[in-house]
Amino acid sequence: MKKWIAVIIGIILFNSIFAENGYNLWLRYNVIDNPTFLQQYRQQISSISCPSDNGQLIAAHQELQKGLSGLLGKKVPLQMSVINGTVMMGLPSHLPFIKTLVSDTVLARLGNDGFIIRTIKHEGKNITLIAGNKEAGVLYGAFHFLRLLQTQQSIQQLNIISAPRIDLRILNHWDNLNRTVERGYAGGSIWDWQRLPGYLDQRYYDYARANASIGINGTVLTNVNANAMILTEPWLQKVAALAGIFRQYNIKVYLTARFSAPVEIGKLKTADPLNEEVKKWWKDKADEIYRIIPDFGGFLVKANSEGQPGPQNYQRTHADGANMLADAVAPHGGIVMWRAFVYSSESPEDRFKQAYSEFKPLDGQFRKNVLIQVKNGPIDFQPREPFHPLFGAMGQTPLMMEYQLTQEYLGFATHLVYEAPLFKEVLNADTHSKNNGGNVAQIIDGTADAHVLSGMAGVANIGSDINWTGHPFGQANWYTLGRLAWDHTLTSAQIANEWIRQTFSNKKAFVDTVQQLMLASREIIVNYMTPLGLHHIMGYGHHYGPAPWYNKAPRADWNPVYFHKADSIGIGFNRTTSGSNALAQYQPAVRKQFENINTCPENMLLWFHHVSWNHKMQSGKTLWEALCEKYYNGVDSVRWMQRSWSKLRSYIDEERFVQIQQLLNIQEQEAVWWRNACLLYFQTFSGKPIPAGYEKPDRTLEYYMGLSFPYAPN
Ligand code: BDP
Repeated sequence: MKKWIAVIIGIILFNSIFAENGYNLWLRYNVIDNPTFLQQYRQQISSISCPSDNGQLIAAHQELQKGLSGLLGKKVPLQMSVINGTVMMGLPSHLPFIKTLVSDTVLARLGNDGFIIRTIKHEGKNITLIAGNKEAGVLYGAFHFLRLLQTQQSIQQLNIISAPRIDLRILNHWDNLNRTVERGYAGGSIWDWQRLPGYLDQRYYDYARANASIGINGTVLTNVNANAMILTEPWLQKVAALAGIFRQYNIKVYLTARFSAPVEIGKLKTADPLNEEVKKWWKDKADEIYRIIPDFGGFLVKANSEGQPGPQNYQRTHADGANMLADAVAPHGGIVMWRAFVYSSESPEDRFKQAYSEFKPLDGQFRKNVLIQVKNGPIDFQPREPFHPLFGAMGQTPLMMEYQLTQEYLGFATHLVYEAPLFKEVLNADTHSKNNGGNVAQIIDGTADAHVLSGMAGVANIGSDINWTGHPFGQANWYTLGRLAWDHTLTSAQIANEWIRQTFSNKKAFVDTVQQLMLASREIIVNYMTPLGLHHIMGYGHHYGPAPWYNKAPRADWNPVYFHKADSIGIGFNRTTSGSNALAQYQPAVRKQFENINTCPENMLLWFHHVSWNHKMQSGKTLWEALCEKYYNGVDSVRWMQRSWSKLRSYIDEERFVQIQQLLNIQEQEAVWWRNACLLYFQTFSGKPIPAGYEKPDRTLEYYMGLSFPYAPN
């Protein structure tokens, strides 16, 4: 009897120790489970020294102490004296010997955020040096060093130099003041406005740590569909409390500016950006903000898009609006990120073309502290989009990338989709705007046109769920944004590999399987949702599930039928000269490739061409057969993901294993739903059978068309 009680207690203890809810993200710091590395690290690391008490250095050494103590399974003390095995942190201003070790050129290259990590002999002792020009660099270096241990790399002869390629590495929260999150699928907003500024939740610190660990240095706290109230004094005090925490982690806060704020909270009669009173109102407002938050980053603005107010309400241009705000924040070193996601309800022009049509003529008219924030593609965060034609078209204006981490069009927080391949595909696209060096990455990192400002933003997938992102694999997309903004030459595989090792396990069989699965996941969702260049055929409003038949939206370009244009002849949106001619917005080399149905990559075909159902694909199959094949492959691949995952039970905690297993089961059901609904519907136009050998849809088109989801999150 006693024995059994001991066993049960043992099991309970075991589970409570090893259960993981995902809260710790990629910063788990469990004891290294590989004896060789554990021994190496224990031999090589004895203590930490840090010569200053600046906020960011405190954060850096605290993290290092926490991380190293966890990973080594023993306390690693902070001490002034240098002994063998000291991890020494500092700046050249504290530790002049750094200047004899590292050339001025290298130090200059590091900028404010870069770092070096070197294994050196100092005063006869073997130490590891983590140094940067500024405290922030040391902070990022500390996290990098921890990552080496977490991913079980050798730390014996380190000589690392690392500096970010992009300066503004930013999360965009679409969080409302009532704590709902637009397109949020991971619970409510983590900003507890009601209890701020008095109550500082531990989450804010852990959020900042997670961001700093991947180099994210800015956060826009509020929804682009903005509420002017955030700019009033009581709310600014709440923002200041968050800024106070984030500052220690080198993260600046930004807010969305509602263009009509001077009317709504300023009691002015107009928000015309050329009106003197309006200009003064914003200047005074900026002064007030900077009094309360001295290192405030600036504004993100959505104007004249989807009903938001903007300068066009007063017959002014986007440049007039952006410049007026830019002038207000300029004396304080602030910036304005003005979004190019605009399309007008009055304009009958192909929605694909509208952002370019409005912004391209304004190139060269923006103030120096303005960036134009452009979504990766011309429509809206689809599973696959061609790169946005503005990239490469506005050489005189710094363009920022906007990605969407939250999976609005990628199966919400239910589907496992690793977004790095999507992000990389766009970064690697050649805009042909330069003889060489004109791919999207070089446009946004500023090198193509020698811009001083550069930025990459991701619409956050973070919420109040215990694991932050709802789906445990959603964390990988947050992680990817930081890593890619730091270094866009990292491959999707490298990023996945290091994330898996830190988040789950370093065991080879586990890492290999999960990495394969992650790398395949994006193409899989394209296949079962929108293959061959289909786009925007999701459910109306909430975007949950397929609704290619939908045609009742108040505006044409919110309807799936507008985007796929299926008819008895074929399917797809003709954007060549005989159609909307959107292709004219690209450089000739890009246009030529897409315009010719034979050279257009098949994965983009229906973005640009209305293609006959009988069109012969490269495989020799007809378009209809190829479409069927893609949808069926998509579902089969989800089943492959399920099988792969089911073999991994013994490698990780039961809690996350089961969670992911359940989510994959739903993903499989939803993939079948997508496949059946789309093929049954498109079949009404093609008039062709689903080829023999495929499992037949077990429901009718009417069934799928009858589904409704009034409470789907949006
Ligand atoms: C769309 C979303 C909408 C956003 C909008 C935007 O459906 O909720 O407000 O983008 O980016 O994708 O402004």
